[in-house]
Amino acid sequence: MLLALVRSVPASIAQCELTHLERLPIDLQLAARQHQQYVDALDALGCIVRKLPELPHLPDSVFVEDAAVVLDELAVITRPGAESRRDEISSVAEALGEYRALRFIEAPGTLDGGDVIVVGRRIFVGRSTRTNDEAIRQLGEITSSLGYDVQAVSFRGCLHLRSAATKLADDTVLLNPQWVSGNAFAGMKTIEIDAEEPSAANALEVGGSLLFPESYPRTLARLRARGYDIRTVDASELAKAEGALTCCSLIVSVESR
Ligand code: CIR
Repeated sequence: MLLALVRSVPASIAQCELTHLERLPIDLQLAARQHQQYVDALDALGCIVRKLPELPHLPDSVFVEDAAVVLDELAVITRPGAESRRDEISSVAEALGEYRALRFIEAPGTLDGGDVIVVGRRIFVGRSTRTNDEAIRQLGEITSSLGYDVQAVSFRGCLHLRSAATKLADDTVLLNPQWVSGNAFAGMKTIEIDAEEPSAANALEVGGSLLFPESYPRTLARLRARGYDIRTVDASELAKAEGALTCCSLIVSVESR
């Protein structure tokens, strides 16, 4: 069974961190409606959705992906690269502690979950403005005895590695080749996004199906032509906060405890 941890859009979302985007007005009610559609889609894909406590004063708290890296054996609670986001982690740790043993990234390490792609026993970690080499080293130390291989990945043009690439299946990643080289994922098949849709590389894989933003029809058609089972949602309002689909949930397999 899959559990999806989510958190509501906070009233303070307009004060969110922004790195690559110009600040645009965010319609809080529209963002909340779109978030509810996202939750409904997760439910339709068979997830049990669990809502974390609301954190109205933490502007980026809807982006729960950044607070943890969930593996079958344990969960690593991150130390987010943006100081404004550090108070988001305690409630995520509390919830995940019911399902997994917890380990923690310690200072001076900083890590955002959005920089981490787990494929089988391989963990790809983007070096970014949020994730440093010390945290990548700590993640390796925590996971190597479990048989995981942590590989640092360089990328550019976007905030997190998962904006440049995401896992579609255990042997396949979707990527924007302008932002990350396919060589980083040696041994795996790669599918490139349509060049006119640079932000289209963030798909959320849930139980063999994909959740994908309706705003990238060209890449969507490309994925459908490859036979993927895809459900679309409109995530345009949270995209103004530099958040994509994977950012808004932590998917936890609860049989594997
Ligand atoms: C931030 O800058 O931290 C947020 N405004 C967006 C975080 C998006 N999370 C993600 O890509 N994993």
